[in-house]
Amino acid sequence: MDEFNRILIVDDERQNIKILTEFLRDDYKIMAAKDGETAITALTKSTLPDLILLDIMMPGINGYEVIKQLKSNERTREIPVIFITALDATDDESLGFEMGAVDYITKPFKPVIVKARLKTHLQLKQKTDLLDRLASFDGLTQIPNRRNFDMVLEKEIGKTLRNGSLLSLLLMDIDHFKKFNDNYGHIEGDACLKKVALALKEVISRPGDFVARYGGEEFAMILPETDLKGAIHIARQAQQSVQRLCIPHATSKVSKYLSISIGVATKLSGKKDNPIELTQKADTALYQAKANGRNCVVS
Ligand code: GH3
Ligand code: MG
Ligand code: MG
Ligand code: MG
Repeated sequence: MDEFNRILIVDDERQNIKILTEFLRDDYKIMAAKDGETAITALTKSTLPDLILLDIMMPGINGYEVIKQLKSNERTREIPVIFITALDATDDESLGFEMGAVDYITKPFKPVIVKARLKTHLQLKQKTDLLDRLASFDGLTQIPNRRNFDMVLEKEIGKTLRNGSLLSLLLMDIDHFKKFNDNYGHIEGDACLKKVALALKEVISRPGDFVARYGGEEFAMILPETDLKGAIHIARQAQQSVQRLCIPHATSKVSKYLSISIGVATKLSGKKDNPIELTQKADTALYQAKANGRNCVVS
């Protein structure tokens, strides 16, 4: 367990904060808030807590209101909340869990038990985070994986259907990568995939832009609200960015350095292309880029 995990204690009784802080401060970094408003304000700061111990009865915004606000905000939704309260009725406890708390401790509390439960929930959260990461990111390049790409493309296409906006998709494939592996070995090949992923990541700058490892030596880029002209511009930048890595590829027939071919497809507003159709269009363009001699962009 990371000894620097941050715990936010929210309680209107100074004494409770004091006791809990004394018990936890050797193992955790403690943040404290004396009421709901202060807690909400603390949660707008850049450093978020890893877990929140939340009192229910407080002047102003009560604990139920605080958790409601936390759960409705994407930034704070996943922070585990443990209620710690004098309300010991079954209905209150049940409501606490319904609202998304991971645990419910009644006062008077036993600090040792609070500490033990807190540790359990932090460990669980760490494992969940790890699972989320493994399920959505590629282990080699550390960029989003195919599963993540499929979900984002579906979501972005949904947006274009709702608000009539544009969307472009780039499919990119390393040229003669089999020859690269044959010549330099798989370890070098893997290192090369990492560098290409990084180079592609550096090309995108807008908040909604998204790059993923689509398959073995294939990458994909989703560019929301980008027309064909804009997408071709980004594709050229991606192509140049990979060339500028200057990774020698002596057996490539295209260039003395590693290169990529790119297929571009744009979903026009009003058109009902689904993810599969759009991907097929980009794939056809990519196939054409390969046929045209590689190290190029085709739309
Ligand atoms: P083209 O220019 O037509 O795309 O030729 P290519 O050789 O790149 O295409 P092909 O599909 O024949 O080969 C892809 C190669 O990518 C073969 C495979 O060994 C390699 N590859 C796929 N995933 C990985 C990986 O994770 N690591 C390494 N080192 N190589 C990989
Ligand atoms: Mg209270
Ligand atoms: Mg390929
Ligand atoms: Mg290839």
